[in-house]
Amino acid sequence: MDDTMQTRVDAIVVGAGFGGIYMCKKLTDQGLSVKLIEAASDVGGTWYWNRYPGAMSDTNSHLYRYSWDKEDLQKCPWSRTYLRQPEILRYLQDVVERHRIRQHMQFDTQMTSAEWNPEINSWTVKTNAALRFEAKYLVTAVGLLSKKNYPSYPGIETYKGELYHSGAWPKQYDLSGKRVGVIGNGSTGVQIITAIADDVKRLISFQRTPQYVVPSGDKIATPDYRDKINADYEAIWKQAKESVFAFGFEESTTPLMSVSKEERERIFENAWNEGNGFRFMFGTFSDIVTSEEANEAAAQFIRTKIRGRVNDPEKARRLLPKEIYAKRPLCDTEYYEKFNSDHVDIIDLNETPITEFTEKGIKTDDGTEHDLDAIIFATGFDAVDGNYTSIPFKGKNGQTLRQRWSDGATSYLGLSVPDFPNLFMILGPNGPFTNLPPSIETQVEFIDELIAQSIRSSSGQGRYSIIEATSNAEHEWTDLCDNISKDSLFRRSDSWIFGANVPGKKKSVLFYFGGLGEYRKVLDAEAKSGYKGYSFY
Ligand code: FAD
Ligand code: NA7
Repeated sequence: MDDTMQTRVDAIVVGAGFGGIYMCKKLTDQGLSVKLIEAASDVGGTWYWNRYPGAMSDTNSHLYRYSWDKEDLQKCPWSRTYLRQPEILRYLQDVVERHRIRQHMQFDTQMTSAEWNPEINSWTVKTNAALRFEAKYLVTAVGLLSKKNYPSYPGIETYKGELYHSGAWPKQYDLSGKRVGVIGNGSTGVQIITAIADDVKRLISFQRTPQYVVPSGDKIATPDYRDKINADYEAIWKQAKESVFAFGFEESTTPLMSVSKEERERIFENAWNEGNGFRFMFGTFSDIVTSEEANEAAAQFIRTKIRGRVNDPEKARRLLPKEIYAKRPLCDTEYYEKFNSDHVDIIDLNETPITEFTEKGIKTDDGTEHDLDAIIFATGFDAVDGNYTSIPFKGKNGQTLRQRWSDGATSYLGLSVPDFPNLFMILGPNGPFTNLPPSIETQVEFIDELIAQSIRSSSGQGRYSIIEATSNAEHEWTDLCDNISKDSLFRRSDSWIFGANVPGKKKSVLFYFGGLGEYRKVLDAEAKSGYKGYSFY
């Protein structure tokens, strides 16, 4: 007998990170009955799962938060110019308590399938708990960097040591005095290596592609600095929301070759000293990710800095990036210097690939067996669409999102998919590529108003409106995202940004690169037009 309990609500929100928390607040504020379900045991999303040593945001502290809670903006403590994971987690927990959102949340509950039921014009959401929901609206805030990428290796099941993925880090662990291997050197690998290097007995970075990493410029947030930000919040958020990346700096409009060599060096040097990966890539010159010549100039500048920071020429050779500088820009807090210690080493997996895992560690194809007490997978995520394609997600024609997206994920505005009525995705495919909290806010507020508007216009008719993106609107948006990214060197580099990091996944355009300011204008125009990209029935 099926003893699953069934609950009916106006809206189901999935995920308790930045997106789900705010969406839950907005929908309950407008009077809807809402249930937020979350696979984890508490709020936080990314910052619940990614508790690895050194985990931090690389957006400056004052912009990695919601802009709408004025009191909280000024009072919530933060100690440095970048937030560490525990601070972000405490912040999100605090928002949930302050605004009494927890009462709508149910943890340890994973959505295992979602299906639109045209008989009752509702979504049926099944979970791994003995609970099924029916809801008019389904909002998925399931995260764009949340489905783990776990490469498989022969013999992995025989390994007897500790095995971790950065995206599911345990609350209790102790790596001190141990021999540790880290696979992967993206943002996460760089942070982990930097954080643990001084505590462990031996550290080996198993590196497939060297990265360009610039300093973060992280420092203590002094009371004076904080006062200045507190006094300036209106202007700071206005600038961020009108800019391209919302990282709090003006993007450059100067092409690199338009200035002298000396001026170039001066601009790079200033950005290097100030810190932040996005600022270095987009605040220095306007064409670093569109002109090969400008890209190479920036790449050379960083390579020279790396050579200056790593003493051992062989380690420096392995750490030097050779490809174009066109992945998500990274920043560090003395990553390269860690390789100056004898117990920290680096293996270039292109020269010496991993052949298998053994009971004791990792074997590489030069025949060496590296004995390791712990192995860390810092191998990233099946980004953006991973959480949608890994469960049955059926629209009104019975087609799943996985089937629909077999040639690459598409959507209208990063929010809606034709044939999937009353479904709204936060940070879905082809949403903006920016500092994410302000983009999340923008999307949540748009979804909230769209639902409110649809309820208002159907009230008195004894039924609610069904909201569905049109195919034309989706095509136009997809074409726009494709066109904007055509000239970007990012497209030539294999990373999660174009879905090129997971074996078997088709490389495709996953983001809108027009910037947050433009995106906000598009959403505003959409609302003012009476939502012309949607049909209501
Ligand atoms: P998430 O925070 O990912 O939350 C999604 C939640 O949905 C998760 O808790 C997950 O358990 C839940 N979920 C997923 N599927 C299901 C299901 N089927 N059923 C139930 N629950 C489900 N962005 C920046 O802008 N700046 C940064 O500096 C930055 N640093 C980052 C550092 C790391 C290590 C990582 C991994 C990401 C970082 N990001 C950064 C991106 C970050 O993910 C976003 O900034 C933001 O936290 C996303 O919030 P979200 O609510 O959309 O999703
Ligand atoms: P990333 O940026 O996707 O980095 C993953 C790293 O893992 C990267 O160095 C990969 O090398 C490496 N990787 C992936 N698969 C393998 C296999 N099979 N073998 C060896 N190495 C592998 O994920 P992060 O978690 O660091 O960061 C994701 C985002 O989260 C980041 O941009 C921030 O926004 C926060 P590759 O470069 O593909 O050769």
